[in-house]
Amino acid sequence: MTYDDYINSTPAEYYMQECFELAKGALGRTSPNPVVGAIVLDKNGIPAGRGYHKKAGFEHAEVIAIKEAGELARGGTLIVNLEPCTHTGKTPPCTDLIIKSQIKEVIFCNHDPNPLVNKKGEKILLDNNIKVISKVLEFEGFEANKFFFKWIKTKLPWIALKQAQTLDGKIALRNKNSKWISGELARKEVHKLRNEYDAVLVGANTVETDNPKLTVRDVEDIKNARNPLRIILDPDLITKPDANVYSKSVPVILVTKSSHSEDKISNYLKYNESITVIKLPENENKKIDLKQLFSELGKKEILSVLIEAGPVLGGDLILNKLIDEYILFVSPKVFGDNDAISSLKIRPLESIDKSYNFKIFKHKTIGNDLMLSLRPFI
Ligand code: AOF
Ligand code: ZN
Repeated sequence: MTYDDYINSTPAEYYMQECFELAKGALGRTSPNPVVGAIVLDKNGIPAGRGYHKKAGFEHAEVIAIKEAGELARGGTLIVNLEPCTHTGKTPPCTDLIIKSQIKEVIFCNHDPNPLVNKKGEKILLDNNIKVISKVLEFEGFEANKFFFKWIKTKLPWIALKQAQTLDGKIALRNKNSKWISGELARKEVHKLRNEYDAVLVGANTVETDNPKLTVRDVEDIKNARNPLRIILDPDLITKPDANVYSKSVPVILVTKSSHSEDKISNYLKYNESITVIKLPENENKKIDLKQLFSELGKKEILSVLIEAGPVLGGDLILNKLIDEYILFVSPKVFGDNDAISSLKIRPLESIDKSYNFKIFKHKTIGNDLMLSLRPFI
């Protein structure tokens, strides 16, 4: 929270911001569930319990906060960033516990888009004479749970394209030396993103040029970090089976064309028998249909994919309008060589009005680099 947020916020907004902070600590751990944080204030408005949802199947945020508050919950207020649930899923309904603990007021941010819960939680609370205030910092709530909201509505994961480029739009010199365009702090930011996304996806060319590990190594709280699932898009099976991305330490999905023989695929399984292989047919452009791939990943309850793409995959994603967010690190240097490699390979446009347009959603400087979060204009 910034100082301005703090100074300008009402108490409900202030604690809702804290719920977001609690919730966001669990990004990448709760799928297919949302991230949820909750705070119980006692009847004098003093925080008495806090909690967040740690993992699907584990206790909901409200339950942890109410248990921590104990007797102090009676006559108090529950603040939570998602409408409390009313259904018995892997855990019992939160509304039962809220009613039993005699909380008198519930302040939440977003209605739960899950049809099992939507508006039903609110109704049960009202029916039990509990005061309800909803939609507090609603927009920030959508942002905190953008992965969950996209998936629950479309069964597709949130797709973020991540690239780093120079001022003149280059990602590598002619000799393909592309490893470190941006500075150390920006690279640290990428590790933070990997720690929050369910999966990281790269294309075969990136594996061949950079041999990345795609793991989370450079984050502050390394003890609580975890590696995302790795997805390798290798339609023609050009990657080496002993590349770093296929190491056994982290789950891997290899995505390739259905035309390959089992024999060819077994080369990879010899190195790591736990690789999951997704075979997909090629489309009329002799490429794997990315939309179909994302739908397969959605079925596997993967809610977010960070695509660390080179120019071909990045270009395909933008051309086919498949991204929800473009995270672009711009390093203030110029490669200036016409043969240097551009960040996006997209066929030439016929006119300027055909360009792909983005809105600058967020921007910040990190060290001597600029980090842009761009959202496509649909
Ligand atoms: C909440 N608080 O902390 C979470 C909620 O299978 P279950 O029992 O864990 O239920 C999962 C659904 O419950 C999930 O899809 C979402 O609608 C809601 N998640 N609700 O009130 C929480 N994690
Ligand atoms: Zn619940």
